[in-house]
Amino acid sequence: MFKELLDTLKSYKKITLFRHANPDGDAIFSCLGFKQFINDNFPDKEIHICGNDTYDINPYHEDVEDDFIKGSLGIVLDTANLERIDDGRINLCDKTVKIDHHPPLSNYGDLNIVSKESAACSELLTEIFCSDEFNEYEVSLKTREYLYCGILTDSMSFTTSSTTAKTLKLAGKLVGDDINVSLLNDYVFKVKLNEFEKITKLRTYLKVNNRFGYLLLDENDLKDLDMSSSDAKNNVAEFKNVEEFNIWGVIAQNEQTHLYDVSLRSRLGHQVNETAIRFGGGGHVNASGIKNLTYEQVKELVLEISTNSIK
Ligand SMILES: [Mn+2]
Repeated sequence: MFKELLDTLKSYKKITLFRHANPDGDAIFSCLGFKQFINDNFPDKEIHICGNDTYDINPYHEDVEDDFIKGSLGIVLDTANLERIDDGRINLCDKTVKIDHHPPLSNYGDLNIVSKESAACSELLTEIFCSDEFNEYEVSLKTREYLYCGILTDSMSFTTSSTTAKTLKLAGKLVGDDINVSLLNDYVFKVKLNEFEKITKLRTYLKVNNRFGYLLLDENDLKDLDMSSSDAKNNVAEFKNVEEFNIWGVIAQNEQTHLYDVSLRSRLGHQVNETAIRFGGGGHVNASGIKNLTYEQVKELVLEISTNSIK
């Protein structure tokens, strides 16, 4: 099943990795894990990671020249559609491989390896690197640590509805007998005190409508909180343990577009992706996003989600 990927990897000297804009841990650690795997096993190949947006926990960044990307094999991780890639130079690549776990908005790769059942792109990479096709290669401690961190981020420490027995089995292979899961969990999820205080304040903006708990933040609110709209959305998990909520979300006015971006989550048995798609967004059944809504559309969305939250 993964032989075509292996043959493709073997046939290129240069590999360029891409991931989505505003990257999360899964996007970043998938890239770092992939790069490490190639460096460990194919020392004659050169591999670089593209992307301008940084990620707090691991602000890894490379300046990659156009000349390098030209004629290289482009591998795009954790990204459902071309427009979301954090570097337009994907079109300089000779060939493109998409490896992702989002419901596919488009199969833009020359080769597409998409598994909606995987809790994280890092889980899918683990499956690939541990497959029979790849069994002659080493999955080093460093690679395993990166991929484990990627899975931790997207599965929220193995608690999301996307977490399966397979997720745990593959994570177990990564852990082996030399990874301390507690240390890696701290590395991914610990927050600074000033961040904690911001989140405490953020929680006070909570609104509740039926079984929908949400934040609706305009630019002034965000200034008051000293947060960007994407920072605010990244804290959507703050509400996941509230028993009364079937659906929860963060709606925040983007400082560049002045329109509203939305991050939605739901409990098992309550879908958010169909509504998200209707409003021009997308994502998973229990985790979706929407961009560029007017305030009128936001009101409509809140009404629809509130109704869905008691269905
Ligand atoms: Mn992901």
